[in-house]
Amino acid sequence: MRTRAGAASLVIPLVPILASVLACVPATAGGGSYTQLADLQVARQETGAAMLRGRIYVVGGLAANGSALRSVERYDPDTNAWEFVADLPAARDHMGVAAAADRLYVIGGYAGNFQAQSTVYRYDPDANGWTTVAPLPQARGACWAVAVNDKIYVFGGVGSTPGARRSTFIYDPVNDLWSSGAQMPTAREHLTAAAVGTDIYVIGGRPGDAALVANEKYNTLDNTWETRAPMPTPRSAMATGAVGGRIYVIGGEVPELRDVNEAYDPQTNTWSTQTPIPVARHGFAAVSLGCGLVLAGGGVVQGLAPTVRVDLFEPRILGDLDGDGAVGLGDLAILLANFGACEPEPCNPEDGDLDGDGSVGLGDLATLLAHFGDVCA
Ligand SMILES: [Ca+2]
Ligand SMILES: [Ca+2]
Repeated sequence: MRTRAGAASLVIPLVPILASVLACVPATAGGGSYTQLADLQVARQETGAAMLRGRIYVVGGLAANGSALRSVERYDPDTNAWEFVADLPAARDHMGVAAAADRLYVIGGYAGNFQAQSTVYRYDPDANGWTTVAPLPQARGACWAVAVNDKIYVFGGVGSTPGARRSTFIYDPVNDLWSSGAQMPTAREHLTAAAVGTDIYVIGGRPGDAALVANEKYNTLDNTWETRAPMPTPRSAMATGAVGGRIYVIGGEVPELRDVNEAYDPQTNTWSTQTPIPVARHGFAAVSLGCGLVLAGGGVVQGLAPTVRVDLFEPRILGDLDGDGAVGLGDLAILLANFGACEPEPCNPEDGDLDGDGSVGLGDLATLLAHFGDVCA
């Protein structure tokens, strides 16, 4: 780890060299980019997805006719192709999906009837088959599941009676055992969550008709909750995932369909605006893949309108000003060219204003140098 003082002294001799580099710095677009991937074979929304053994599984969901799906599709990033694997034992939508201890789990959800279920199905990729394991302590639909250190955490959702819940259920796959964790501060369903390290950030959702900006951190080590900076745009049924220590919250609905993409940085407890998703949607899932997030399916209008569309969102790495996927000399050149001033003013993140205070200064330089050489970090 370089110090600020050491970094600054290292940079000063480079300035004349970098000045000549500036002429060929490429134009940059802010906030990350999207690439469309191969379509799903079945249009689905209110689905769930997770990564297992380097493949992405997209599970169940609602079909265009409003019925729940049993089919499960698996994506191979090397071939950009989807294939069907064994069907779920029963059709499910609005469920939690997570992978832990080398197995995929499909938790609760609805069965096409908006009745919350307590079933938990486990997928074994060697056998290409599903088994039923210990049920949730209570039925849940429109909940969200996240795995950390081979345990699965299931937050909120709707139960067998009306009303959003504050529950945290914890699954131990090795012992096939459920337990309850500390309750969320805010009851909600159609919520999303993602983990950074051993902390899970539970974001958005709705307790009824109005979407929330709630951002609450669950510490899996000490079973405590902490309220964090609220999301700028209230939303529910978003796709949420983490890349490089930041959480990206994409799309969603209520009171309107959203294309917004907002990133949360747990280290600074701040939000930033990212490039909107090309096709606004809700009820879809984000799965981390390398330096990006795979965004599969979803409803393209509020209510029922599932799509086969799949996008890869590749966020800009902190300090990667020129967007080439790494933090290097070209980025340092941009920052130094804007040091102390930008044209036009004020400076933006792509100019090197990494802390968002409107100018490019020593703090930004220190941040860039601290991330020098990073890929996806
Ligand atoms: Ca770069
Ligand atoms: Ca700054």
